[in-house]
Amino acid sequence: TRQCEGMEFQITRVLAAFRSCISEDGQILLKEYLSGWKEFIKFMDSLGMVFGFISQETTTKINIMNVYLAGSSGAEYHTLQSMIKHELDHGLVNFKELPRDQVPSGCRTLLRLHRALKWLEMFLYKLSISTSQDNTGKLCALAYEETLAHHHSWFVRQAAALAFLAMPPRRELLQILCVHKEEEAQFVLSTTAKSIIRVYDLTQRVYEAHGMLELP
Ligand code: 1Q0
Repeated sequence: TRQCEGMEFQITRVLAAFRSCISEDGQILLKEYLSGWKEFIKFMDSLGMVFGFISQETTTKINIMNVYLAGSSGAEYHTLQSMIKHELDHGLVNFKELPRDQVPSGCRTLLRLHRALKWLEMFLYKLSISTSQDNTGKLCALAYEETLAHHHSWFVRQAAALAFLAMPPRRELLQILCVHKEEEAQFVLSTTAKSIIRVYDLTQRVYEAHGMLELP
């Protein structure tokens, strides 16, 4: 169907974005990174209203990054590594908690997306090895508890738990992804998960090397 063609195009774009995220010299390209995220948001929006607050939160983070990328120091935000250097050199990394009215640093904002990417990768992986008997909400919750939940407050964890209950059943989810055969589902999901893990691991190493894994 028409709608399916659109969605197929989008998952191809998720894959393409994360694959093109790493330059030949091992830099994480931020524009590509963010475009991968924008495709995920489209998926989320097609899952329904309950996911609105998650989608909203993700969009807020992406918008902060976009402002930096389009700003007067935009060129410094070409890659993760150049952003870190720029913000470190100019004392812009907020190593301490900021007052609410100040715009958080790029390093701190991207770290939030980075943590969420681990959840996404884990969820895609779990889906790729799941069977028709599995409950997607449960898989999603498990992936969340193993990853992103460690960084979230009690309140956010309760809200996330509610969203998981509204997760469409596996068959419907695969339809949204436009995969109809089991083998195809495994392939698409695991390929996407693999392209994400490469980006995640490299990002993790760069943050770790700068002692930036716990920015408040
Ligand atoms: C589609 C299923 C959604 C499952 C969601 C996972 C749990 C999300 C819980 C998010 C709650 C957001 C509320 C606010 C959180 C912030 O406190 C937190 C930290 O930021 P800050 O500024 O307070 O320090 N923010 C974040 O952690 C940002 C990231 C939020 C979650 C991003 C989830 C991204 C999901 C994307 C796409 C789903 C598409 C799935 C398609 C899969 C198809 C097989």
